Amino acid sequence: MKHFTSVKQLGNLEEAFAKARYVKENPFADQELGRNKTLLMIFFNNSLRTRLSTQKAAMNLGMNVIVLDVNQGAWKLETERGVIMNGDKSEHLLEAIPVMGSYCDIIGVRSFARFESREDDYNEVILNQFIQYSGRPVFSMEAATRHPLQTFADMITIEEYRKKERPKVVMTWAPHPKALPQAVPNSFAEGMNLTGFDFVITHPKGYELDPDFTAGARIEYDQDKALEGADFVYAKNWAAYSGENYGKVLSTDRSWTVSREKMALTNDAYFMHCLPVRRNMIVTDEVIESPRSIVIPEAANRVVSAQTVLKEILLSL
Ligand code: AN0
Ligand code: CP
Repeated sequence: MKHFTSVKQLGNLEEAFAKARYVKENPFADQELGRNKTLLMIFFNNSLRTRLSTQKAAMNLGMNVIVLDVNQGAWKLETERGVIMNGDKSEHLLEAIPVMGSYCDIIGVRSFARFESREDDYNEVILNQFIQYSGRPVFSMEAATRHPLQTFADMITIEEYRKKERPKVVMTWAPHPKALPQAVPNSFAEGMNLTGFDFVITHPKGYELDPDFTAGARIEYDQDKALEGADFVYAKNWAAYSGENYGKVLSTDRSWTVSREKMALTNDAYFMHCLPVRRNMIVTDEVIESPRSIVIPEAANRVVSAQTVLKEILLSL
C-alpha cells in the first residue's frame, strides 16, 4: 500500500479483516518493522482519537513519531498558488510539504473540508498536494471528503458484533449546532457499499450526500421507518452537500436525536458514533450510556485500523 485515502484501497475485505485481527491479537509482533522509521502526523484540525490512536499504533510498530499542529506554533501557511504573500501567511505549503517529507518516512494528514469551495474540498486539494510534493507515502487522518481510518475501525467493529451474515445497518443524520463535514458519512457509506449488508441512509430532505459515495445504498427520508429492524444504528451529523446550500446547517431538529424511543424501533440495535459526540443533540445520555452503545470499543478499534494500515505501508517502503 502506498497511499491510504479511502477504504476502497483496503483491497479484499476478508484479508483486511484477517490482518486487523492479527494486529489486534499480536499488537507488538512487528516492533522491528518500524525501527528507525519516522511517522510525521500533520494536523490542520483538532483531534483526540486520531492523534492518540495513530501514535499508539505507530509505537506498537516500533516507529518514532513527530506530531505537528499546524495552527499552533508553525508558520501560518498559504495554500493558494500565485498569491502575493504580503498578508499574515509566512510560508507556502509548496515549500512546507517537501520540507516535512524530508524529516520522515510516512506522513499522516488531517485536513477537513473548509466549506469555502465545494470544488476544492471535493478535489482534496490539500491532501493531494501532500501526495504530490512530499515524496512519501501519505495517509488520511480525515481529509475533506473521507475518514478512512474511522471507517475501517467502524467496519472492524461491525465485524466483531454482527450476528448475521447480512445485518441491517442504518446511518442516520442527527442534529448538531455547527456545520460538520461530510467526510465521515461519505466514507462510512463507501465502506458499507463494499459489504453485502442491508445499508440504509436516513436524513431530512436537503441533506443528500454526494451520490459518488452513496450509490447503492437505500435512502429513506422517514427516520422511524429506516430504523425499523436495524441491527446497527450509526449516527452522524453533516452539513448540507447540495448546490447553494453546501456547508450550511439547514436543520437542528431534535426530533432526529437518537433516543430510547428511536432505538425501540430497531432490532435491539447497537449504537455507534465516531465521536466526539454532543449528547442530547446527536444521542441522548440514556442511549449512549446503554449496554447497546459500542462507541468505546469502536474508538478503541482506531488503534487496530491505524496499525493495520501503517503496517501495510511500512511493508511497502
Ligand atoms: C469532525 C467531523 O464531523 O468530521 C470529526 C469527527 C471525527 N467532528 C467535529 O468537528 C465535531
Ligand atoms: N473519531 C475521530 O476521528 O476523533 P478525533 O476527531 O478526536 O480524532
